[in-house]
Amino acid sequence: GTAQIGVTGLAVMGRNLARNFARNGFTVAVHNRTAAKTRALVEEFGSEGTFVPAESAEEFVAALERPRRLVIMVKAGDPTDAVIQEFAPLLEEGDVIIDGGNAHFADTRRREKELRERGIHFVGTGISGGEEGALHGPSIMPGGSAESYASLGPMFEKIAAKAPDGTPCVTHVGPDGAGHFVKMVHNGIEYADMQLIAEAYHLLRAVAGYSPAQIAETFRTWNTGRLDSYLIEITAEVLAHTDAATAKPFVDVVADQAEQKGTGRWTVQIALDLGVPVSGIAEAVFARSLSGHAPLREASRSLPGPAARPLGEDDAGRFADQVEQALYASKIVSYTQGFHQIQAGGDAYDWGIDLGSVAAIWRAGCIIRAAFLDRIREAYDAQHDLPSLLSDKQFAEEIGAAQDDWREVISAAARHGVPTPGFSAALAYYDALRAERLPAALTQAQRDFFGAHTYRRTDREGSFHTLWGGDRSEVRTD
Ligand code: NBP
Repeated sequence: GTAQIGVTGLAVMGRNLARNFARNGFTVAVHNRTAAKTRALVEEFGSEGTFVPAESAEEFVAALERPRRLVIMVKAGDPTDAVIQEFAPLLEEGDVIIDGGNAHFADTRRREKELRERGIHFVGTGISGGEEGALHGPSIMPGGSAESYASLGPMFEKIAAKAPDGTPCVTHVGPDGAGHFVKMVHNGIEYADMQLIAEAYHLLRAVAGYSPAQIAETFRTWNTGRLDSYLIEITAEVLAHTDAATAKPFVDVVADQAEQKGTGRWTVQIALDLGVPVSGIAEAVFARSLSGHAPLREASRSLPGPAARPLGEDDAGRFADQVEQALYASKIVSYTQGFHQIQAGGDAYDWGIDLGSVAAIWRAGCIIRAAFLDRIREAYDAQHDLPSLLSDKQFAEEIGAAQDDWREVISAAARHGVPTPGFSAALAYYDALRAERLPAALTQAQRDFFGAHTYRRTDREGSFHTLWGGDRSEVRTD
């Protein structure tokens, strides 16, 4: 075979990824279960580079130079297993299967192990940036063996997005499921970012009394500062858009029920298993599900709310500035929590993930791309074992400078009856981490009372139980 890479699964993502490889000078074998898609790709885009269309699995495998590198871009879950089962018997030792779909990292770990036993490298790879990213340069998060990365890295570097400093947005994240794990947390952070932006919008509308067009203008201004990011940019575009049919602001004609495909939920499920508090991501997932409970919302519509009226024009501008502070502070917390989860996953599975390089490859190509990520990279580069982003001096200073406004915004939200689960969860996390003493002491005492679960003391080593049902004397239990 002559093709340096093959792509099977030619829906939007696979097709654009194949074109990206071809446009960068690689010979690309292309294959799809339904052969019409393969033919359509070559007919429409054949002039962009060298494609080798294959109708059958055998033909596809034969088209690849050895060791073979084939990318699977099909629907995550059972279809991915079906495609692996179809191709694995046709491959030889040293060949590399890359799964670029949104697989659950536990599936990736299972697949990697099975294929490793057959001498085949399996590279579960997170790919972010949607269809545009796949075509023009995604952020690529490959897992798998170091050996497979040695052969794939240079190809990925060519097709990946480039950060503002020119660095390709790809790195070998770590063994087996590390890449898909990091992609999962990326999506969780994306949920949190979107929720925080939604809350800022809601506050500007309901408390400041701004119109969608004014809010678009506000976001545009924010986008020139420290909040500079893809999501803020597209938010301004969406808010400035007018619906053609009704001449109303577009945001007012969209049904207010947010859907989800599941990667945010996975992030929270895994965080619960790892015991990592990702409250901001969890609130974002819950906010989407709450929005979807139409009958429940309908039944609750007559519940009483506060009488507060929107601010006057004089106060609105100052409030908008405070919302910027609250959004920025909450965003720092979201990323702190997301990176904590990556650190915990990396420790639990022995992946040796370098947090600074994760931040670095999210600087371009992906949905959460932002100037902010360069700051995170700097923080981890300055101190590799930074216990938390909040321990970085600069982030700590910034959040400290924002905290008064942050608190005022959340107070105003409560007074005006605007739900801000993301802002509030972030502030609660911040205050809990800061606290000298937490009421967890009381929780432990209660647990000892009803379940003899024991407690540790602040003044002595050991574990203890108080005889609550007896004379309330204390016994040592270890
Ligand atoms: P889809 O997720 O819609 O999958 C469609 C592709 O899967 C088609 O090529 C289809 O072949 C193939 N397929 C299915 Br379904 N079942 C199959 C089977 N049993 N055997 C062989 N092929 C099968 O495509 P997509 O939206 O391009 O996404 C591809 C992957 O990339 C997914 O895992 C997705 O989660 C991930 N992803 C998507 C985005 C995005 O923005 N869309 C971003 C990042 C990652 P057919 O043509 O014969 O039906």
